[in-house]
Amino acid sequence: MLKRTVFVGILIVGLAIAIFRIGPFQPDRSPSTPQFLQTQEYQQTREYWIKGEEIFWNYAPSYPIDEMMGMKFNQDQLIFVENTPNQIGRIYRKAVYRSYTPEFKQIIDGPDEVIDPKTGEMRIVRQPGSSDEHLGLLGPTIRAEVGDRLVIHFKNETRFPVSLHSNGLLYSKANEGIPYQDGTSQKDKADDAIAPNDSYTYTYEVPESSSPTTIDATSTVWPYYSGTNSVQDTNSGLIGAIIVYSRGSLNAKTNLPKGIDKEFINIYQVIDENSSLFLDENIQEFTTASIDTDDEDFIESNLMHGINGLLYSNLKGLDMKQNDEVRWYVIGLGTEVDIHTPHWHGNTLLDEGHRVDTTEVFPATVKVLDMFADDPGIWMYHCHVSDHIDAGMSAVYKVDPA
Ligand SMILES: [Cu+2]
Repeated sequence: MLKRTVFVGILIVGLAIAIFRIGPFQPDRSPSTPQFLQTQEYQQTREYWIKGEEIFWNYAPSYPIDEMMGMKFNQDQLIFVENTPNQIGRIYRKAVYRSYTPEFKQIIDGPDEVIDPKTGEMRIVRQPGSSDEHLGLLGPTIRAEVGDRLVIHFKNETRFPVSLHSNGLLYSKANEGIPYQDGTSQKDKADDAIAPNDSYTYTYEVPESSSPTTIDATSTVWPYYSGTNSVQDTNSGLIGAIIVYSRGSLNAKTNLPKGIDKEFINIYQVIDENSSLFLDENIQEFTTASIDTDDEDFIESNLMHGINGLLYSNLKGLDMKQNDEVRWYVIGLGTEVDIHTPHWHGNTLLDEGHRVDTTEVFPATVKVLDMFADDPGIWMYHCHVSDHIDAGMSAVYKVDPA
């Protein structure tokens, strides 16, 4: 009798768990019916206010000096960085993501801009020495812990319809940010292309299926970008990163995972300005000759081999102290030339348990690597693809002696 009572009791509790989803959140892994979290189950809602804005971006502020070698740019390098009557050079009009305080009152973070392309006068948003300085062209870093909800208030202040799409998170069709024939009705399509001066609020969830696993580090990274015309939009500059931390691992004060002293995000991308939304504007603004957009030399001059949109060691802020634990998030973007092999001089890293000093990324793939920076110095950090070395896909990172 007692056995039967216990059995019936277990059965009732089991049914209750199954029906009412009592207990810790378990993601539904069925691809056709994603189980969105109930409001009361969110660990935290994290809000971001992000604008898409047009800026002038300088790929090589050190011009006419190659910052890696401390010498004047040679003829081969000038193809990418010199403004001439028939090539655009190093400054381009682009669209970028920038973050603001609530209601878009005050800018928080985003790429710096050239206010006057003639004089080179700059508006500096990312202060030297800040943790965001190294982000270069990238939009603000979006951070969440597993179990959180992300609410992103997006305002498009560019002249083209654009959107915000995140890889890897859980989103409904009304929050996907990419137009295609997906069988949805008009009400689920408002997110696909936000018209100039319009706004949209994207909501993402961060369930276990977006999170690092036990063989990952305590955090993982996903690219976010505009997907309205994803090829043109990503070449225009609407790119950034979302970091997802395992539950309880994000220190809210430092914005770093516990046990990690520095975090760096690097997108390796041959940014193809020939495919930018602003190609015509850039030709008008920065060239004086009559331009044939099929001319091979002109096309070559617009292939900007960037780490976070900066060439020839113009990427700054990769600074740390000796014995720091440093987490590197490396993301590839682009097309078939975007085979990148990021290589660190001076220190080695752990890549999912493997010891490496070189890794690999392809378009839209990511790597999370941990470095114990025990070897002080100014160290070269570059893509190891020969053609990309020549074209400026290089930087240095600094390890100050303890
Ligand atoms: Cu490369």
